[in-house]
Amino acid sequence: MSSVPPPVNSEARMFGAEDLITAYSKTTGQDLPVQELPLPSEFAWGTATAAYQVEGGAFRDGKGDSIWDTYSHLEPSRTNGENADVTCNHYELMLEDVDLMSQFDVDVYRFSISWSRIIPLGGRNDPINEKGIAFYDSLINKLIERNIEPVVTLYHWDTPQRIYDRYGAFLNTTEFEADFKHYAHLCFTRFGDRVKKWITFNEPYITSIFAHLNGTLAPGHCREKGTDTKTEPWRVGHTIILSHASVVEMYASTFQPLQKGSISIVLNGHFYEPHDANSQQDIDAAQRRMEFYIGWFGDPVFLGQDYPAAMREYLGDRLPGFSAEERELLRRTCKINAFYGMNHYSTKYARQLTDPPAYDDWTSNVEESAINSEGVEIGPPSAAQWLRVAPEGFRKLLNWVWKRYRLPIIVTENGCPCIGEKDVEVAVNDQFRQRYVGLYLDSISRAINEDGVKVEGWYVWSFLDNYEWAAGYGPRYGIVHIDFDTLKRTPKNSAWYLKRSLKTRRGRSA
Ligand code: PNW
Repeated sequence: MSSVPPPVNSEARMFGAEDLITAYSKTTGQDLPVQELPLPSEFAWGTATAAYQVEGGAFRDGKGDSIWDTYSHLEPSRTNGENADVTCNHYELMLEDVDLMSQFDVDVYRFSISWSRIIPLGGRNDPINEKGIAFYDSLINKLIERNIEPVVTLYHWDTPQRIYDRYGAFLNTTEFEADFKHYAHLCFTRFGDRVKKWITFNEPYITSIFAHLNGTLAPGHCREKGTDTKTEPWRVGHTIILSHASVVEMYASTFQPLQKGSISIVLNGHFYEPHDANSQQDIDAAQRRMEFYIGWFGDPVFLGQDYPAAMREYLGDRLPGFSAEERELLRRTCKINAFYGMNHYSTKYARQLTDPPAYDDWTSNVEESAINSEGVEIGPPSAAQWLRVAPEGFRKLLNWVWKRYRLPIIVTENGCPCIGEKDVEVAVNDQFRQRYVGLYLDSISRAINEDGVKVEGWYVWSFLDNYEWAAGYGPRYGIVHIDFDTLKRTPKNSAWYLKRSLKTRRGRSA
């Protein structure tokens, strides 16, 4: 890595007069490492987006509604009064967008397909929308023309509304699995000659918990809405695991021999440190929190095993069981997954609570916080309340995942929002983001070079400022600024910083 860049414009700094380097020492009591660290020459650098967040064209050319089209139009609004009917209008500006990203010398573009754009009603007996297919065809062709590898997510949260209306989507495992398999089959058939890396689901944890327990994301199930938050999230997770496994099996048997691509899933998760480093309870709580977050999906999917023992013990029969047949499916498919897709942003402290837990507790009564028992902060805050800068935790998580699953890791999302980025002048001088990504890339370098972890690539979240789900257009994660009134794209300095930095990969000339 090239060294963290010097301050560009002190007016744009996140902490008034102090920058992230000073803020880091102050909050953590440690100095920030700023040396240059190398990455392997074959390491892939990419950008990432998701269909609903960037496409717009929500009702164009025969697209069917997704649960996000419904959710973002609810009254009273649950999405900051904003929807993504237009958002970045990537649907119309796609050719220009690919040209722009090719200026950053990216190797990869990770995007998702909108299921209801290509099967408007979503189901296995429903009609196909050729206009929707044509859009993804031209996107894929344009990427290949620009020498950018398409990495495709099949499901990034935008379930066809009709599937939800018919049977509750993930709440009906058999129906969902059959419809998802049919949709995946269509994608492999139509795009698999050119797409060589597939991701079935993005962040099943978030779909399970945020969409079916906290209710902050579509379809917004939560106790206040009268849904069964005690069991629904675990059923949703179960459906995702089994749907993933059957699609992996179908890909391996029917498509892989000819298409020669690879497939896996993307799991998100924080790293957890004990709130009190001297308390065995908190040490155990941190470990268990990661099992409840990552092991929940990782153990069945990558190890072909049951859920982590700690989950079975704590959740009892709230957690569905795998039948003998399902266990067989997991066992047969677990080794087909070619990589571990990791979305990662931050680290937290975990503290074991002793009070009786809430009715629908999903953490095993572990409290998360940004400050430990000594008053030390995990890292400086970003513009998102839950996201603090903690590159050491990232390195530890890479090690944790590698040790548990022994699969090459691709960091499929990583990035942060900065304060005040609506204003394009502030956004362009995104020194905070440059430091954040520089530090996180250095953690990858250390994990590879010093710890022996296999990490094959890193995709920044996100290519464009976009619609941040329930938070609307507030937080901006892009390395390209979008003026949502004019849709003008302006690269931020982090885009050029990443282009320069990734040039120095071992064996590549600067
Ligand atoms: C991811 N958390 O979501 C999603 O894959 C993206 O679509 C999203 O825009 C991005 O991260 C930024 O939020 C997450 O609370 C949402 O830990 C919340 C969390 C993590 C990831």
